[in-house]
Amino acid sequence: MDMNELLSIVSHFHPQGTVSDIRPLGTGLINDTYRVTTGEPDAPDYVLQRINHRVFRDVDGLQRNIEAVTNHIRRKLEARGEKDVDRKVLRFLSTDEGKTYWHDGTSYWRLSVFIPRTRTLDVVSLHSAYATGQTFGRFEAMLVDLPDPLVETIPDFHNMELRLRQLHQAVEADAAGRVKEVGRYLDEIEQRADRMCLAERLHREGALPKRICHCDTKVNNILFDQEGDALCVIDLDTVMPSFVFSDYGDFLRTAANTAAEDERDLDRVDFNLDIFYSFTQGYLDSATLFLQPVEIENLPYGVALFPYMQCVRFLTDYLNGDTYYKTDYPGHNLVRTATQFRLLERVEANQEKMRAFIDRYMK
Ligand code: GN1
Ligand code: MG
Repeated sequence: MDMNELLSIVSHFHPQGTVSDIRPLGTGLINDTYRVTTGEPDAPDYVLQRINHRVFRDVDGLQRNIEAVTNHIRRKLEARGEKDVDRKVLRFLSTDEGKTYWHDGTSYWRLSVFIPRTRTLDVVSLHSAYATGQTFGRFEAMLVDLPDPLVETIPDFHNMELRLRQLHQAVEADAAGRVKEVGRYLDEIEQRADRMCLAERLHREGALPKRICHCDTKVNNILFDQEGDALCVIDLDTVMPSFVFSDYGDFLRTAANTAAEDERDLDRVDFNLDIFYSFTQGYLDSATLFLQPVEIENLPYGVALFPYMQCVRFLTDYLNGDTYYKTDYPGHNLVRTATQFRLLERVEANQEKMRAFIDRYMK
């Protein structure tokens, strides 16, 4: 996209100051993100995003979710007399139509205020793991009484039964002719399929609630301050009703993995229990107030569910010929599949330790 087109998009949101630069930001696999720099010292910088509307089909509903969530959190922080509220919750700008997105005829765009002096991490310390657990627990706690109903921005996003059906369809279609390479993963996935669909079964029986969750709690979806404290939850596209395992499990999938989510050397992939302990303590410190026993009891299952689900999703995309996730090289999705599967095995080996830790905490 050339600079003039980007400038014209930004102008619909009437930002303060004069835009001096727009350049790509971050490593998200779905949307395109840019940092918009302004010249004046008193004008903020901004974050411009092109919303991937092949993935998020209801952009209007998506942005209404985000507005409801950020306004609700902002009101709560203000009512509590928190300092620096603008560093703790995102603020989106509106167009003359009163929408927080702009449709340029082809793509959908949005603009939010950039929060300065922050960073994202790909690796967390024990300290930041505790703070992050507490932050996501609080995020869920603040949204327990959200009055507005939210849409599912991706219907059945974390529904394990659906993800398995999508895998089965991909195998059936074999669009890229790759099924013959992946038999081992397909077997391992099938062996665990019943067990991994536990949440959906409990929900159907009325035994497990859905709550408003973030649903993409990768480490790099949190802004940290210079001291390493978790400041602000970002990347709110997937905030929607889900099981608490979504937030709890997906964070540990990335943060407690001792390697990157696409590490090629599987010997480097392990599950860091110390990160698990710190994060869990932070999460339970802020979430036990609203969590039900069935949710707490099944947290270790939630830790296994996410590497499993991500393994299924990466493998599905590999079989479909890489149509969903951005990839950097041929076979990238298969590497990601292998990494997630190794992580799953390491999580499985640590289930009893996790259970014992949570039991001790609850006493
Ligand atoms: C995607 O956009 P990004 O990179 O934060 C994906 C998540 C996956 C993740 C895997 C909408 O998140 O569900 O866990 O990649 N988001 C969507 O890294 O599918
Ligand atoms: Mg992201």
